[in-house]
Amino acid sequence: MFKTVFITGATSGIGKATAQLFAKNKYKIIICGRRIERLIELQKELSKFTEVHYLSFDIRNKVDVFNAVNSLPTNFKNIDILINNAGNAHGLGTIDKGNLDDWDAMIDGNVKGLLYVSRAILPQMVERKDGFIVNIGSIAGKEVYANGNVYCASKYAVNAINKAMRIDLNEHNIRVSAIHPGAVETEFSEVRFKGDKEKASNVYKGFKALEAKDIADIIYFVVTRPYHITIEDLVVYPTAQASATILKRE
Ligand code: NDP
Ligand code: 8X3
Repeated sequence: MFKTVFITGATSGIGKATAQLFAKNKYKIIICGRRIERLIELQKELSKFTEVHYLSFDIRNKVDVFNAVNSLPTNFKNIDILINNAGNAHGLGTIDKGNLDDWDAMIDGNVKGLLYVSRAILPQMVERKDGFIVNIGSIAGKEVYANGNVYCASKYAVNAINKAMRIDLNEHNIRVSAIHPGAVETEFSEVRFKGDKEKASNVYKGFKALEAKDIADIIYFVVTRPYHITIEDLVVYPTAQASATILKRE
């Protein structure tokens, strides 16, 4: 029987590439995001390979999260792998001038949203004594950089939640891994800079950034290790990047 993967943030970037890779490898896929037209398009694309179900909800809304998970049809109800990927940075600036709506978006999405989705899905994994959770953190959860303040705080929280899951779920045979990417060229910077495409593309100028599919390959590698192996924590940089602030550009 093919395993079922639940991927948050599948309308773009890392989540979309991950859905494409798992679908090609015949996993059943549940793709999530707010942009329904993109979900429909991706469902159409991936249905050539496997069974695909989409759920459109905002991870910041706990009622919507639980309603979405509870609405799954019988053949998608048993989730084997949860990929907690949805998230974004909103703004980049000093903490004294921070925009409170941006702070809410990051804490509510990157932290509380990840918790809500996990809380909605974990009980069935605990009951079956089987499951795999992959949390997408960031190098921003390993190192605080200037102007990154609240985004970094949200990803430090993901790092802590990942460790907490490893501890609390250990007795239930549930595997938990975190992947912490450096610069990946996706829509991430466009969201951070509120649609300013020029500012966003400058982030990736002069070096070879990671591509979404590079992280998808790593997620796939992590979840396909034999049962006795768990890669708890993986930091992945583009070769040109040595830390959040050290980047060799041509
Ligand atoms: P994208 O902006 O390309 O994708 C973000 C995804 O998250 C979209 O599918 C978006 O879907 C979804 N999402 C965001 N907010 C919400 C929300 N409130 N409710 C539901 N879905 C939401 O960025 P990436 O692919 O790069 O980002 C994926 C993850 O990787 C994030 O957690 C990010 O922090 C992390 N990351 C990214 C790095 C990078 O350099 N790109 C580096 C390190 C980590 P929709 O808008 O349709 O709801
Ligand atoms: C995204 C990478 O360096 O912009 O999490 O925080 S960074």
